[in-house]
Amino acid sequence: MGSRFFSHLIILFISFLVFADYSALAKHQGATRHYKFDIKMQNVTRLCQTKSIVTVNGQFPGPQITAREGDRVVVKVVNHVQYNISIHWHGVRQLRSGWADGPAYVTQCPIQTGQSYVYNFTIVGQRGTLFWHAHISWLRVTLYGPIVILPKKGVPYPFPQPYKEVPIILGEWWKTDTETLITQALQTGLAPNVSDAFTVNGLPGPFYNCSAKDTFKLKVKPGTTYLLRLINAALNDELFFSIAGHHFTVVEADAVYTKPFQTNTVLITPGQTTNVLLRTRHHFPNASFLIAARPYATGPAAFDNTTTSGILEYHQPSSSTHKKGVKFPLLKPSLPIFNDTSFAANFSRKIRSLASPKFPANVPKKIDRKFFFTVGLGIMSCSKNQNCQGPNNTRVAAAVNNVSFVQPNIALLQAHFFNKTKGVYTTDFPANPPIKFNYTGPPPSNIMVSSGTKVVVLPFNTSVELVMQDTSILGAESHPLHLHGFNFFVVGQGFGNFDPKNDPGKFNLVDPAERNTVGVPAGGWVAIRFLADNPGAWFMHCHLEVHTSWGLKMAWIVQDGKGRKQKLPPPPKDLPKC
Ligand SMILES: *[C@@H]1O[C@H](CO)[C@@H](O)[C@H](O)[C@H]1NC(C)=O
Ligand SMILES: *[C@@H]1O[C@H](CO)[C@@H](O)[C@H](O)[C@H]1NC(C)=O
Ligand SMILES: *[C@@H]1O[C@H](CO)[C@@H](O)[C@H](O)[C@H]1NC(C)=O
Ligand SMILES: *[C@@H]1O[C@H](CO)[C@@H](O)[C@H](O)[C@H]1NC(C)=O
Ligand SMILES: *[C@@H]1O[C@H](CO)[C@@H](O)[C@H](O)[C@H]1NC(C)=O
Ligand SMILES: *[C@@H]1O[C@H](CO)[C@@H](O)[C@H](O)[C@H]1NC(C)=O
Ligand SMILES: *[C@@H]1O[C@H](CO)[C@@H](O)[C@H](O)[C@H]1NC(C)=O
Ligand SMILES: *[C@@H]1O[C@H](CO)[C@@H](O)[C@H](O)[C@H]1NC(C)=O
Ligand SMILES: *[C@@H]1O[C@H](CO)[C@@H](O)[C@H](O)[C@H]1NC(C)=O
Ligand SMILES: *[C@@H]1O[C@H](CO)[C@@H](O)[C@H](O)[C@H]1NC(C)=O
Ligand SMILES: *[C@@H]1O[C@H](CO)[C@@H](O)[C@H](O)[C@H]1NC(C)=O
Ligand SMILES: *[C@@H]1O[C@H](CO)[C@@H](O)[C@H](O)[C@H]1NC(C)=O
Ligand SMILES: [Cu+2]
Repeated sequence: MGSRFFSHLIILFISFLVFADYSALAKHQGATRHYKFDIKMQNVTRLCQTKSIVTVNGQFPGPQITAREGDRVVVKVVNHVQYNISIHWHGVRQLRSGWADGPAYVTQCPIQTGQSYVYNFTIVGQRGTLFWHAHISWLRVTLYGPIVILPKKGVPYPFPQPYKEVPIILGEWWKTDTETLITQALQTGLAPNVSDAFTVNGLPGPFYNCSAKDTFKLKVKPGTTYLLRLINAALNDELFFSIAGHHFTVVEADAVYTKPFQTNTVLITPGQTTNVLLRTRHHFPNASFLIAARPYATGPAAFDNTTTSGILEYHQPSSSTHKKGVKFPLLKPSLPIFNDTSFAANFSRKIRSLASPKFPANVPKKIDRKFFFTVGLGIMSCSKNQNCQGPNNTRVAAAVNNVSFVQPNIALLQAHFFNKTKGVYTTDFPANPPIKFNYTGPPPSNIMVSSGTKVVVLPFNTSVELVMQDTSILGAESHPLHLHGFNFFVVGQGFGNFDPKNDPGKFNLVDPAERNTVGVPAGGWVAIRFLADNPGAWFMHCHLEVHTSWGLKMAWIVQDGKGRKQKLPPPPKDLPKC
């Protein structure tokens, strides 16, 4: 009785502490989390071959960043390698800290060999899983790691507290040097070779040569709930992910809570993150279960048609009648076929904002500016001194509204902030396709794209509706579009050509998914809305790196507002120079 009374008292006391702490946090900022990223080379062996790769602190995958909502994160990045480096904190909103966003030549010049830069930002109104990755050339192939954002102290998840949380970061591996690969591909104008493997937490798994020892293993207890923090850090492939004999409950996407739903398979595009609950079997199952991922691929090009895998194993109870070391059968999951666009559309539609009083979906209702962008491939003439392999010295290109983005020589944000935009960018990015055609029908006779460094300028607090339409030029293909600096609401999607008369009436303005990366359906369209409440230069691009290399990218410049807290502060002193 006495001890019961005391435990009640203690609980009361703890809840008081938690409450006090929380209200204090609400007033003041959270803690500051310091990290040091030494960019250096490291020899790593995969698929029977040793390769020197670019890493953070010699780790592959890179270190995890952990913070609570409201915390400041300060990362000193020191470049010890021969490559120019820049790091992006993918999905972090960077409210008035655009200088820390990271895409090279958009918000900063790269960190050159021997130099360093301190990324300094606060995590506001986000909690869940994100990731960091290099944002220059193809270096993110090995430079990536998880960002785990916990809720503020004392604030519970809107789902049962998991017993353990496990980041699962999916990657892509080439035996060859990827910087050489993409440089050569851009010279010849042909598609670069596809990867040799996919990886789970850096490990390819038993389906690849010499890789049985390089297999990710997850040991679990029966009757327990695990939170898997799924991240797709692959370069060029959307992935289906599944675990044999189990199902998932999706609870969060791109660091925003979702309405929970059950699924056997998760589809995750490069740039997306998804938190799922995994409830383990009640009893030791006398079996092991394969964790597997392989591509969802829709385009005309070849793709890496291999499967990465790990193993889910149960801790064997001591009472087990089985002898230790007994081999249990390994059960395999069935994944959708590589081009299952029906699955992709259904899965995408199931992701809905929680839209609860605590986590409302603040969908813009009144729209100031409407945009319609085509996204897709095309061709472009190469310069005379180049010998491109396409017909008439052409190369494959990719474009948004027929503009293939040309990377400037200094960062867009610097040019904007210092009013020195002349010769860096122009503000005439088209709000609509320059030529109307049947976007998802037979391609037009002229499939040449234009090029330039063009941006859209938005006054502070503009509410934007953007429809992105896939084209079937060179083949319909799903493009995972990523917007920096904002979360957007996915208010509608469909197949064929967007119908401006009838489709808007079907938009979901109640509980649409809120995220930073969305797949534009293969041969279809997606409509998003966002509020331009963050001054800066914000990159928007396909997160299939090969398409970004070909020019499927553009930028939004969001101007300062009038209020003191609506202006982008000046750049930090150590902002890298070009
Ligand atoms: C990687 O291996 C090569 C060849 O053995 C060696 O020369 C080099 O120093 C190693 N690099 C690192 C970072 O250990
Ligand atoms: C990070 O930015 C804040 C706000 O501008 C500043 O007070 C702080 O000194 C910065 N920290 C570092 C390590 O640069
Ligand atoms: C691309 O693959 C082909 C065929 O496997 C091979 O011959 C070629 O060397 C590869 N290119 C690069 C840059 O690795
Ligand atoms: C695996 O190794 C075998 C034997 O060396 C070889 O025939 C096969 O092509 C290799 N497979 C892959 C995917 O590299
Ligand atoms: C596992 O095997 C043991 C011993 O054969 C058996 O008693 C138990 O019922 C099995 N459990 C399951 C879930 O199949
Ligand atoms: C992918 O590989 C599987 C065998 O592993 C094969 O059956 C299938 O046809 C391949 N698909 C494509 C599109 O290459
Ligand atoms: C998917 O690929 C299979 C095998 O290549 C093909 O038969 C089928 O028509 C394709 N489905 C779609 C929807 O493209
Ligand atoms: C997608 O949903 C539609 C309509 O509910 C259904 O007919 C179809 O079978 C689903 N496709 C897949 C692959 O689940
Ligand atoms: C290549 O250029 C020539 C001359 O301009 C033109 O006649 C021909 O149609 C072009 N071929 C292709 C495939 O575009
Ligand atoms: C850039 O121009 C704006 C408006 O013309 C002005 O307010 C601002 O001070 C200028 N900034 C710099 C760095 O010159
Ligand atoms: C566009 O092309 C598709 C496929 O050929 C066709 O089904 C559709 O009717 C066309 N749409 C229009 C508006 O012409
Ligand atoms: C690194 O960046 C600087 C500044 O933009 C540029 O001048 C230089 O050519 C780049 N070096 C490499 C190897 O790309
Ligand atoms: Cu990104």
